[in-house]
Amino acid sequence: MTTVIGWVFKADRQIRSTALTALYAPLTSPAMAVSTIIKLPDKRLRLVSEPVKRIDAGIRELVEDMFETQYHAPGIGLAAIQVGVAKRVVTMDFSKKEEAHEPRVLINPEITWTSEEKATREEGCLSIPEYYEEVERPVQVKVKYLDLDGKPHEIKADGLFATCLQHEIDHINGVLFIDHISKLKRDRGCRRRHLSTNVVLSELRRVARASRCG
Ligand code: K1U
Ligand code: ZN
Repeated sequence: MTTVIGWVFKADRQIRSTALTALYAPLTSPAMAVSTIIKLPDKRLRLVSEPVKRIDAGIRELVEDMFETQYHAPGIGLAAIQVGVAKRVVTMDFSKKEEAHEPRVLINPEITWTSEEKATREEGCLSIPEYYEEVERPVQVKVKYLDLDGKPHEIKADGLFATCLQHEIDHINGVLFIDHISKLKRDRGCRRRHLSTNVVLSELRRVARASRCG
């Protein structure tokens, strides 16, 4: 184990040893870890994650590590599969200031309703670095989920919150935002010569081949 100013490196994970703010404290422990985010073409991103049967210490530790990973990235959301854990767990935080975190945890989230109205918004993905594209999705959604105490909730969301919920719930179903992009937009992305474009195009070709083969 090697210590590097403020961080302790253990295997492939960085364990933050600093104290955290009071708002963030309920979800923290001294051994929270920044995990490696898996990236395309890693096939684990195509797994359908398993429902959480019991919210135990393992799930709480996973959630803490996911927040640490998401804040470090940084990102506004994360699905457990992005840190290689195929469980239906999602974290989100839209706060802009580090001292005012607003962590949200969704266990076994399910979309129960989507609006007919759709809108286009630019999306990115921590598992597809440097690739951003506009995606059309329902403007509003209703989502039911369990919180970390196992209490059921149903929320109605719109705007960026609704987009992020759909993006993260797609992740736990093995779906990526690039799957929603039209061929026209993919070709436009190609002309822009994004660094990730070749990875994205070969992934989409691979998925198309797999669906043709049944
Ligand atoms: O699931 C992920 O890959 C995280 C992703 C979530 C997301 C972004 C945009 C639209 C829908 C879903 C991200 O967080 S990408 C990074 C990002 O959007 C961001 C990073 C820093 C500040 C603000 C936004
Ligand atoms: Zn993503």
